[in-house]
Amino acid sequence: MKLSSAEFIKSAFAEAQWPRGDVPEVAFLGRSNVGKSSLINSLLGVKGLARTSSTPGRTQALNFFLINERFRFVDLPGYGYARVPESIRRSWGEIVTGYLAKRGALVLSIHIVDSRHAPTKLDVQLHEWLVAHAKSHLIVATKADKLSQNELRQSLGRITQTLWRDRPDGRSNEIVAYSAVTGLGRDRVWRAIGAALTVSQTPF
Ligand SMILES: Nc1nc2c(ncn2[C@@H]2O[C@H](COP(=O)(O)OP(=O)(O)OP(=O)(O)O)[C@@H](O)[C@H]2O)c(=O)[nH]1
Ligand SMILES: [Mg+2]
Repeated sequence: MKLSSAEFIKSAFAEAQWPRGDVPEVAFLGRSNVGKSSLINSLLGVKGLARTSSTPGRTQALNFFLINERFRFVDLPGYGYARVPESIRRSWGEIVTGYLAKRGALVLSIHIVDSRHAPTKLDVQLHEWLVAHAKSHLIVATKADKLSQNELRQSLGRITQTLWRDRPDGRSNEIVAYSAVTGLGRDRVWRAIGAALTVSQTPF
């Protein structure tokens, strides 16, 4: 896909602030500090458009970006940061699943996991939620630059086993290894986004 423009639209703290209009959206989900904002910046080739942080767990806002004046990226709050009070953690779950469940314009959810670790309990919960609600989604295992080829292969196998523990039928090719540092996986993620946008435009 040819990228002609990318701009930050707004941070929304409540549903009433979600942007209006029939514009398809791609959501970026994952635990706090996993690399959601870095993935967005690296896909767009713009440093600092989505804010990255070394202090995880701060934002509860949904951040909307308009791409090519045609579709949106939505950077969702990260989950699972241990030092956050239970009440806030609960409201995060509601914010995220509220958005996923209600947003008619959502065409693809990109679930980002850490390529170095087995998915957490919350990762598994989110994955099961996406599957149960028949949401079109893509798993991206990021920070792949921190592993050797061999370690990466093993780790992707572990991630597959954990996420698809009920269906050990070799679906590892559905996980995209990614690095915001080297650009590994960038083309595959763009292809998935392009396909989701195309499907969304099919007339009924
Ligand atoms: N080596 C390496 N570091 C990465 C990669 N992606 C993200 N990081 C680093 O991981 C840290 C967290 O990245 P963010 O993009 O801010 O993560 P996030 O998921 O948006 O975090 P929150 O918004 O706080 O939930 C930063 O220090 C990034 O530089 C990657 O592919 N490789
Ligand atoms: Mg972020």
